[in-house]
Amino acid sequence: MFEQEGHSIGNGMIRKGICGICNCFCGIELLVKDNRIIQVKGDRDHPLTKGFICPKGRAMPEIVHSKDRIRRPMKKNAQGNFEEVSWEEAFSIIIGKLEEIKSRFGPEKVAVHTGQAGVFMQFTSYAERFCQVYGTPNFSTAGSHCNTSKELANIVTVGSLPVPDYANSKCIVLWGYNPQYSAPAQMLYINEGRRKGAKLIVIDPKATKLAKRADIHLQIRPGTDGALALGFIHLIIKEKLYDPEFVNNWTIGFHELSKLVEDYTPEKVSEITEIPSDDIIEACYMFVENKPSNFSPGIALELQSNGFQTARAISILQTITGNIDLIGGARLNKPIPLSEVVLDRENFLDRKPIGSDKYPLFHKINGRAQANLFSDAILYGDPYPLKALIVIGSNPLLTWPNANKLRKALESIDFLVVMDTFMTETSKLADLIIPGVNYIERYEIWNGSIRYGEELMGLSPKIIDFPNGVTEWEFISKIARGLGYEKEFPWLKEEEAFDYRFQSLGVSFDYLLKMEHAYDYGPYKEKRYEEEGFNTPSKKAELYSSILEDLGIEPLPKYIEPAESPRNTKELARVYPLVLSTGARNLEYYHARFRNIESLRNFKKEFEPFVEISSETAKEEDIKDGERVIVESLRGRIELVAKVTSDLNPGTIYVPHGWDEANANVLTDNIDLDPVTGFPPDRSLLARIIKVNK
Ligand SMILES: Nc1nc2c(c(=O)[nH]1)N[C@H]1C(S)=C(S)[C@@H](COP(=O)(O)OP(=O)(O)OC[C@H]3O[C@@H](n4cnc5c(=O)[nH]c(N)nc54)[C@H](O)[C@@H]3O)O[C@H]1N2
Ligand SMILES: Nc1nc2c(c(=O)[nH]1)N[C@H]1C(S)=C(S)[C@@H](COP(=O)(O)OP(=O)(O)OC[C@H]3O[C@@H](n4cnc5c(=O)[nH]c(N)nc54)[C@H](O)[C@@H]3O)O[C@H]1N2
Ligand code: SF4
Ligand SMILES: [Mo]
Repeated sequence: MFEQEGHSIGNGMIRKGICGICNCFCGIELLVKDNRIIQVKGDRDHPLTKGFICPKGRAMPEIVHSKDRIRRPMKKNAQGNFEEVSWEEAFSIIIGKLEEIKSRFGPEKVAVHTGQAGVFMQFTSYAERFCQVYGTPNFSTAGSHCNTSKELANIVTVGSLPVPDYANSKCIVLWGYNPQYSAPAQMLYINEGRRKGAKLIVIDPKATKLAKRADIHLQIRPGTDGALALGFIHLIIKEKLYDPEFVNNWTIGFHELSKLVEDYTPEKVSEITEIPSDDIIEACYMFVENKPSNFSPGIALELQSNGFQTARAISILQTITGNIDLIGGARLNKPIPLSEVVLDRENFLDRKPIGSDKYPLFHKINGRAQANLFSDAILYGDPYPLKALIVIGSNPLLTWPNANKLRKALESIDFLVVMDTFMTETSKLADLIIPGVNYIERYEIWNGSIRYGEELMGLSPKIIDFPNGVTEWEFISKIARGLGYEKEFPWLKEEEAFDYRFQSLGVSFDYLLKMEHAYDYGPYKEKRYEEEGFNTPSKKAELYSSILEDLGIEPLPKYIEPAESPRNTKELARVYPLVLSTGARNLEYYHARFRNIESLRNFKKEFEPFVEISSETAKEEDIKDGERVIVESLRGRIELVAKVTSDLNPGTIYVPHGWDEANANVLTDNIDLDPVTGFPPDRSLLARIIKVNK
């Protein structure tokens, strides 16, 4: 039986909690003694994750108690060295600077960014609220390069982002998505579906472990997924494989869509994608004949110069095959009905965020700034300069595109504050470093719909204290109150802010804290659209999007060749002949995190960081496995170790991101961004490999 206070074992205490490293939110049991975590294991009673944890979760004691943790605020002194300062001094510096910038230059000259460590975290909404009351529209999140693109694509098509229901599916299509590494707890459900007979299709330029186990692996040329999706739609329409009842009753724009895909024959699509046409046809029949089926578009499709329209095309596929909002298909979940923290954006529109002119849909729906443009704002005043940047839970220098340019920008900005649990390449450039607090050192809300499509949620308890620490929420709230926004930040304690948040759910902080496992705010009900319609202007699934049309954006999911590619930029390809994909996930690291965590660093005995290269290309370039090489793009160059593999097609190379010593984002681009969302094309660029001793 679960007890909130935990039960004693030896002279330690077993506590139940949640791992918040990735958004799988695995239930965990922790052995805690003297404010230290001794051991972590999976909680078998957790309704969704059932005892599963991955190596990152298991490494939690090492991560949380690492000797490298930042423990005190630090400011950069005149000599450029960091010295510890008191919390009072840290707050007084920040508040003083923000007052000065607001009165001298205007509040929009301050930007606040919450990164991956803030995704689905409470403090992100409060950071946005802070920006609103201070008066800056320049609040940005990891959504500048993550998830928002496919979210927006699905919002305009079916009203919200659906979640694949793997366990009840008959055909699972993992499309530029590799959950074995990126969302390992989901494998419980994928494996369950497979055991019950579901087919598996993997669409990936790399023969990943999952691709090797799939019924069909389509080894696609990077960045051409939009053409493949149109090819599937072409076949589905031509062979009348769609769900006619659903299409007639619940969609608009079928005629226009049919015209768009007219030429996308399997032969043409094969030519574009470099997938044999018979395989395209076979995969298409597999998912239309094995229903319900679902598509999981991964980040690889978003990090492209035409990723938004690709995600649109896949959303349409999910829809016209009649697999939307049902068990075994893709579910449209209700969000947790929390009381709103972000204020009404309509009241804060007098100053425009950076990127709003270029990306009106991004601006209209999430109202935030596009952080990929911040370096241009800082360096060239485009569209206006930024004087200060506050970063919480992100390491931009290693994760945002065009790192050489960003470094110059962050070196030149007047005031940079970074709140992080560890020293990073970005915090080294900061004027002020604030110690971050880990997930299990504070309360958080976890959400079961994101990964599992179950309308379950819970309060993740604070397991240990971070001595002398200030949580991210307290940090934001103290700055806000210090600047005089007591009315908008009335809560004196974090628990009170949670109580406010839970008001519209009708429960209290204490109630949720005592709850065994999960609170069911649903349950999920199929086909809610039959009662309410889809959450789109026409209440139908919009194959031809009225929202996009109104904003002057292409309303049909047109395919465009990657901005940089051997076919599109032939001149450039003469110098940079290889197609470069950066940042495919591995199990043990999380973006730029955990290179300093011994068990994770030693998880695989491989030379890292490396560039993966096919044996044919290696031979052509006279490169041996294990040899040091330089990878160069139009933006910059890094040195890595060559890893020769048979898992990639000739001409494609893979570079992991997140390494201080070989930063893949030196190679990436922040100019040719996705025209709808401003996402960077990290997954298909041009590069060359040079031998180090040449
Ligand atoms: N361990 C770990 N887990 C993570 C993260 C992490 O850093 N580490 N990051 C988290 C975050 S923020 C995110 S967004 C998710 C991302 O999770 P995923 O979406 O699974 O992302 P990736 O593994 O990067 O890419 C998935 C697959 O896309 C393939 N791919 C590359 N280019 C293309 C292409 O052009 N077309 C197609 N079809 N496939 C392509 C890659 O080979 C890879 O197998 O992972 C989350 N989980
Ligand atoms: N080339 C290339 N670049 C990419 C990608 C790619 O595939 N290729 N993927 C992109 C994607 S999808 C994403 S989401 C971004 C992610 O990029 P970022 O948002 O920069 O993510 P992280 O590198 O994980 O940085 C999170 C930082 O927060 C710190 N941290 C961890 N937990 C906490 C906490 O609880 N509180 C605080 N204050 N700090 C904490 C960590 O130490 C770490 O330094 O990267 C993007 N960059
Ligand atoms: S999959 Fe791993 S990192 Fe993600 S929540 Fe579970 S244990 Fe934590
Ligand atoms: Mo992400």
